[in-house]
Amino acid sequence: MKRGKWLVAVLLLVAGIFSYPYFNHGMKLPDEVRAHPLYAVYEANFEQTPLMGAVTDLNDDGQEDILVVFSYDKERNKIIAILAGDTPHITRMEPAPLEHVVIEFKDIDKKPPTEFILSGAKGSYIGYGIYRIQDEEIFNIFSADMEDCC
Ligand SMILES: [Ca+2]
Ligand SMILES: [Ca+2]
Repeated sequence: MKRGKWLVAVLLLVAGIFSYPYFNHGMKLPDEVRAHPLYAVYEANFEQTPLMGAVTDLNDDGQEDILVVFSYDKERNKIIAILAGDTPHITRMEPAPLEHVVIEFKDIDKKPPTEFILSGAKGSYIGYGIYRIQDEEIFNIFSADMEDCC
């Protein structure tokens, strides 16, 4: 390859690395999710671009589980949980905000398992929901304006 082409290739690569979070509405999958053994289960089952995620024990069985938010289509994001076990369990999809998704863990009712708060936006609309894993699925305990941002 000529030097000019190399330069263009390197510049494109650098531009790609720096612009990656911005093309995904300010989101980036945390390294701890990407490095987690359960992330291989996500990759084996989903082709969609992962946007955000988190690692914690979601069902209080002492094993770490993961949450992954991904781009379902141009207008919609979804969230799933993958629960650790002899055969990892993938929950049903739930709607997730389109932009600036944040996942926080908080034990709202002071009894296991932990709850998680999913918040984000779609343009100027902001919404959030509180969830926990119940019967191996993502259960929505409470939500506010999620229909506007998901
Ligand atoms: Ca677990
Ligand atoms: Ca709880």
